[in-house]
Amino acid sequence: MTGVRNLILVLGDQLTPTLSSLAAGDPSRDRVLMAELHDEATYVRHHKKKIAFLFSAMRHFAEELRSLGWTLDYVKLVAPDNQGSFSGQVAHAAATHRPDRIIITEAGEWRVMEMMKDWQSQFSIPVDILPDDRFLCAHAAFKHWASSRKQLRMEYFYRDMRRQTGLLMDGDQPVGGKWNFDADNRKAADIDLFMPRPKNCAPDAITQEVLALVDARFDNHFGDLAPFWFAVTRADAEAAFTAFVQQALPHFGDYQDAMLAGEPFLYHAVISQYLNCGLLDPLRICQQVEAAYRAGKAPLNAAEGFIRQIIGWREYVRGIYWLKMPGYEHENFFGHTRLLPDFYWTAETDMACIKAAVSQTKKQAYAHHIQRLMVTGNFAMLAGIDPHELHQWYLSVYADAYEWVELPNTLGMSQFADGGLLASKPYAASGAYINRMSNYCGSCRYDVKQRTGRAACPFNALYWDFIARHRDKIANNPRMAQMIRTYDKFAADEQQRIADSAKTFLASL
Ligand code: FAD
Ligand code: DLZ
Ligand code: SF4
Repeated sequence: MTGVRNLILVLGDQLTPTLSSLAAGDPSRDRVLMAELHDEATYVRHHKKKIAFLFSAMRHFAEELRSLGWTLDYVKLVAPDNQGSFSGQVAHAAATHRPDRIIITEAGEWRVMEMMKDWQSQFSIPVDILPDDRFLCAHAAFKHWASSRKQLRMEYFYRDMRRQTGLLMDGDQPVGGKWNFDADNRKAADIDLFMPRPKNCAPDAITQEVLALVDARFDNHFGDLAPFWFAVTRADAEAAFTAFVQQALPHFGDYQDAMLAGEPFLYHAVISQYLNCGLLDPLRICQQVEAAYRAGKAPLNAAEGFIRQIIGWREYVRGIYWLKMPGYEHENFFGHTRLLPDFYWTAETDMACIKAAVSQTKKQAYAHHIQRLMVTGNFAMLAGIDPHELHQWYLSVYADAYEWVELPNTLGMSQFADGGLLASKPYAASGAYINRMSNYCGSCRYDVKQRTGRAACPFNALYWDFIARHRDKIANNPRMAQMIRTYDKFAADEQQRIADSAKTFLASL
């Protein structure tokens, strides 16, 4: 077959009709290639629900493109001509269709970008790699911002993004006179509160076929397929977001840091899986949130807090990823080498907070930010888990996980493995923090008030042992100095009990 002018490869996290590669093409002459690939599903062993979500969203997106007039090669996982990898599939399509050019939007992950860069010489066809303009900050703009700074703090980046987008601005001033209302966002949730639920979407025939496929082909991957309620179309993802704005956004700020047993979602949006694969548009949803605030339907601390997560944190971690890759994935400031304990996969632990976070991760492929940061992440850092192993865990177990967003959050924010490039201090905390922000401790076999001994909350001795072990590395951080002083005031026999308790606990892992 001849005559295809351009071959446009659309990746599984590029499910956006206005994608730069599609915008550069012409439905009447070009051909789109999409493929369900064994290599992509297994480069880490992704959660079953994540694979099912993405395959179903890809199949629905293929239908959307066909309805827009595009001709597609959609290669299902079991198709006889499935080559198993991006490079293999593009080689096959290039040989079949002999296009004049290949057009692609840049990949989110460094790993895939490296493959793409080889294709021009590998296939002797010009390859155009276009910027991903679904993000609000281009790579060059972030590099430029970073080059003018001594410290790459998110807060200053965020202010520039507010100015650039005009979100929540009154002229050149932030609405409400302050850039950041985070200080208002530290409430612990109460079990009596009305708890909204993310919008549930019943699996249609396409999703059911995919669920059966994933069940059969990825049986040895972590995670439950049921219940499956994720949106897999743009319309349903947008409806899920609107439901969040109406029901949960008003409390989003207040309870952003809270954790409650049996309530995996609280007032969170549960939209990162939709945003990261292109079913939702970051700027549009921020505009929707600002409109809710301006209409008096959400307070400023909620609207500002939400918008900061999207135009601030989300864009900032992507900038850091592309600034520091390759190499960032191997950073290990504290030199931690311990293997990831089995309970990160089985949830079989007496620590109620970890049991809750891992159980819901297995069931939902979701945990909210504070569970990721202050429960599983905090524990791993205190216990000295190898950050690279932990990174692979986070990358595989969450429906929203792609390396560009997961790696800086894991290595930089939660493990301080980059030595403070991203975070201003290690997010280390004892059981007291978890007790303040959750109701997990009440039902835990450990006593959060005890520092040492077999009945004591393991986070406590591990926390003080972490401070003692790494004091040289953290002593010049003004935000850690107070904790070192407190440790130094403990009597020598208490310091010894801390070391013994931590050692005994770690030996039991
Ligand atoms: P909400 O709390 O409702 O926030 C709204 C949106 O803001 C999110 O959907 C997300 O798009 C954005 N956002 C909030 N915080 C961050 C952040 N720190 N970085 C980037 N975007 C943010 N997020 C991912 O999208 N993919 C990941 O693989 C991922 N891995 C993480 C690993 C660790 C160790 C930590 C501490 C955080 C990680 N995050 C990741 C960030 C955050 O936990 C999730 O974005 C959030 O929990 C998604 O749930 P939500 O949609 O209910 O978010
Ligand atoms: C995550 C993922 C999975 C599980 N499967 C596929 C797939 O079969 N086909 C595909 O095109 N993309 C998939 N993805 C998303 C890619 O891994 C993602 O596009 C790259 O990591 C680049 O960001
Ligand atoms: Fe977690 Fe410690 Fe509380 Fe148990 S007592 S839930 S281990 S913080």
